[in-house]
Amino acid sequence: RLQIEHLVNTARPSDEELHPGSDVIQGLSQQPKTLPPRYFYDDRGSQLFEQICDLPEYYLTRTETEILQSCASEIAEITGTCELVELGSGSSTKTRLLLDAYQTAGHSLCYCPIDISAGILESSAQSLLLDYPALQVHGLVGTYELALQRLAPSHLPTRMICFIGSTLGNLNPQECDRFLEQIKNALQPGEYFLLGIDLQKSKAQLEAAYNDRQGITAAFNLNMLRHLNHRFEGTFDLTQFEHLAFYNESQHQIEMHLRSVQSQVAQLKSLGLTVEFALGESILSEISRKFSLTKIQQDLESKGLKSRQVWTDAKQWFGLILCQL
Ligand code: AVI
Repeated sequence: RLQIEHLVNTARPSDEELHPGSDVIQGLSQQPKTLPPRYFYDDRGSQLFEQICDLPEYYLTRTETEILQSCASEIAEITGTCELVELGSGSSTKTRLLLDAYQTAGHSLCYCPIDISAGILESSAQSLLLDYPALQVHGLVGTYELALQRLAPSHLPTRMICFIGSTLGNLNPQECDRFLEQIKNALQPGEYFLLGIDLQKSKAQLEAAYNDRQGITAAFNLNMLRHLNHRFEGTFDLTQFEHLAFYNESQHQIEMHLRSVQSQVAQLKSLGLTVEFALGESILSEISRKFSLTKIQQDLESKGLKSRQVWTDAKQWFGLILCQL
């Protein structure tokens, strides 16, 4: 009942596959300096992210779970029997709510988790198989882009691609546009896309969520430098950088930075890179965009993804949109 495929792009390897770390060199060589958020997620970073999801200030996971709890059966009713494809499946915790709804409605269960980390994909698939005796799992290890190109035709009547957790917010507008185009290309007419997004709200609420009192988000941010040290023989001194997160109201996005607390030089030896930092200079490590439901629905519609149903919580802090191509 379990099949896991490791995807490799042999036909057209990306720049990153040909030259690992080229994205780090590029980001740290530009002004202002940036780093790709994917370097958050080594084993420790993934654990810290799981802890973030349980923080009292980080309302996102709780709120989305609450919405899913109340709308999962409606989703199953709208789509009928369908293959669930999940991008960035991670621990697949929220997916269980959907699987429960399909199971209760008597539908066949077929789940295709997609994740860049083989370890987490395999362990969560194993635990799902124990809890859902009729479940078939076909996992894909690789990037979203490659996985979306390689989705095998579903043997069930329809398919729903799920992208929950507001991970769309970590893409800039151009990346977001490209991503939605890839979603459209991966779906057949009539198939579904379920999107979870964090909505615009007060600066105070947002900033609290990314500056938690226990300092877990700060540890998550700083862990990126630890990860780079490990991966590229780096010399970043973690005590000489601090976590900074604020809401940029005009761009409707949280910006996370790693700010240098002194003027210093760091090296990534295996990349042959030396980086100079002025006192107070920062690296942009992540953006987390906050959406307006109407605007994102227009963006989806422009790709032919029509909203079938929208759910939010009582405070309208988080939204779940079910679209159909
Ligand atoms: C994964 N992503 C949706 C999280 C977010 O809220 O943008 C990542 C995160 N960064 C800091 N806290 C959580």
